[in-house]
Amino acid sequence: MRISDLRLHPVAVADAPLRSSYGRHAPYALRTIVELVTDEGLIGISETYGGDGPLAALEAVRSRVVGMDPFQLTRLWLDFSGDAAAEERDVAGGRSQTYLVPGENPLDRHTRTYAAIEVACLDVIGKALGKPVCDVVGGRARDAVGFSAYLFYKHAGGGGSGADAREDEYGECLDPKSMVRQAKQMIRQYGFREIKLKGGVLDPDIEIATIRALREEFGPSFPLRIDPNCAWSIETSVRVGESLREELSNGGYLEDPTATLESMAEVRQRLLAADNTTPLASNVAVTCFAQVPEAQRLDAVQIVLSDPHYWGGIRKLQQLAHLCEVLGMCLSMHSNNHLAVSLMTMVHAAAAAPHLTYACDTHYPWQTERDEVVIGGRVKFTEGKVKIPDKPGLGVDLDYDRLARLREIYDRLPYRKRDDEAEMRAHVDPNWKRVLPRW
Ligand code: GKR
Ligand code: MG
Repeated sequence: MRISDLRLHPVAVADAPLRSSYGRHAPYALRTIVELVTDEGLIGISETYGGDGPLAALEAVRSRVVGMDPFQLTRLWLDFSGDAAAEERDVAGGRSQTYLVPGENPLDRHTRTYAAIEVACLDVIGKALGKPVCDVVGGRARDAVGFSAYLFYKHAGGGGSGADAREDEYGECLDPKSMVRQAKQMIRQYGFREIKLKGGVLDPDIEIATIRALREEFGPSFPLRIDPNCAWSIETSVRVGESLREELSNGGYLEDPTATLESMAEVRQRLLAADNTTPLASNVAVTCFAQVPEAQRLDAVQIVLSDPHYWGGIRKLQQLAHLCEVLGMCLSMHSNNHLAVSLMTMVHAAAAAPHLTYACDTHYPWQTERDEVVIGGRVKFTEGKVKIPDKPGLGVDLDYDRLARLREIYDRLPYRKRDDEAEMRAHVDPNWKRVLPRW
């Protein structure tokens, strides 16, 4: 079997004005849907980051992908990692990822491009063999994958703009009380059993109060995690870690409280010195394999946030899971805004990675039926979990009418890159800049 065509579909997906230390989400998030057509008539799909950069990176490999045998993924990896060597020499110090939204790190560009092709190839292979993707890569550790309720402080608005604006399902949420309301609503709808709060937005004392309010509402059987995306100094990270010692224990964690591996290590040492064993998780200080041993040596990160989109696809995620197991580290999963094709990629990856024991992150509740691209619309969650479908491949197929609608919106948009700082300046504070640490 050979790949005879690579089709790239840039799309724009309505997104609510969610806040993080990066700034504010724009009315539309950008994604790219990838199709690999084979000479046997099978089509494999994947979903990846959106906008000009990821699209250009995929265009650049077109001639290497068209003509390849979709089963020959090792050869493709070798081919793409040749590009990485050249890129790594260009990035001073190799630590610039601390200041980037995951998915934009130049060090990881080849792994993101490879992942988009790998997942579409696995979808083809699954369809050719009549097997779900997780069974193609060695079989599953679980039949359903659990996700966490991913809560965000947000302004009023449900995403989209003008006549295309979406209903504001969750309302404005800028204090502990409205966050509890958001959590109850999301948990009622999806059945999640773990909670993640995106922090780094309000004064840390308000975020501490938010976590406490969530604990009070849901009790200790709902593990809690908070992720300020590096907005805090070492001092503040230790203070918050100490204040939330009880709330973040029992399966919870403190995610990227501060920037750089060295600072994370210091936070860890100071917490341990106070007999506080709250684990630190990261999707900012550790975004590629080369950084994992250092993170472990420094004891800076105890939970690595995997994500098939930037760690190099589903098979690399399995390797990451094994590496973490060997190094005595734990594994969870990171997300960015995404649609059903990405969701199913995350589900198959998590199912095939036995060491991944935490509920995965997902932005899926922030997108709506109107913005879905697969036949049948939104993927269903039962008790916070997504079941592996019985269908071959990823188990979802593109709805070309839906895809065309999201493409039209993309074509009308004035931007081609996520810029949360610009959104903050346009809507909240004309002088806003991302400052690390802010507190
Ligand atoms: O969507 O604003 C957001 C998140 O902050 C996202 O950009 C992060 O990549 O979810 C992510 C995280 O866990 O850091
Ligand atoms: Mg994070």
